[in-house]
Amino acid sequence: AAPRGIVASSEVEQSYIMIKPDGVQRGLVGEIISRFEKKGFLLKGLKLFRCPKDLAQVCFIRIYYLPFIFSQEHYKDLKDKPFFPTLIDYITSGPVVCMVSTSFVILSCKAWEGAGVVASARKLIGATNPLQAEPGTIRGDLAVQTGRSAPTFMNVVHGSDSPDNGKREIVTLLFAALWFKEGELCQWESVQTPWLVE
Ligand code: IDP
Ligand code: MG
Repeated sequence: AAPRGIVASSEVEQSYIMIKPDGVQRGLVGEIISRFEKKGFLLKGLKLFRCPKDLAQVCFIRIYYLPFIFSQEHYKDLKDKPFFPTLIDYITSGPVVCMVSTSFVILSCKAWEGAGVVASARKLIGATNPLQAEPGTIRGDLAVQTGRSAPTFMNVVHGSDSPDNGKREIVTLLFAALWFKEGELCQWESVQTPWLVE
């Protein structure tokens, strides 16, 4: 039998959430984690981590030797943007806090967990540009950087933009782990669940 409080979860929707270096430096770690906790998300992974350059962007050696993991860099989709170099400097400039969150576990439907957590986390996080992020969202309340002095928005937190990207960012394929390695995630079931979902 599974240990108490542990549920299996292979296909559960998960969001990769990361407190960026400005969030850590500004002492916002507790505040940001707290917002997801209060919403009722389940924390499945958590660590303080220094992002190496080749995780953020494509590095020559990886392209040359391991083309099949070419697509694994975190910000690969943004590599042609003018702000890309400063984005890489920003994200590698100090420690980040890496998190994996899911939403509810609906017990009567057999561990049907995570539905909508990616979109829901994006709503809590708010718009990419902190000036456009609504008050009440994390970026709207806690970030101000407009890009005038530094061309990359410093917006304190990252959240996956789709369930597939959530998988890509979190995972665990051989040689292709992005932010977490196998064994670093903790599957468990919160006692709050019956009070969050019917
Ligand atoms: P997201 O973080 O809201 O998902 P993405 O488009 O994935 O936004 O961009 C990743 C990060 O790159 C942003 O969080 C922000 O730090 C930076 N960024 C995105 N678009 C811009 C821009 O137009 N100007 C400056 N920085 C940007
Ligand atoms: Mg994004």
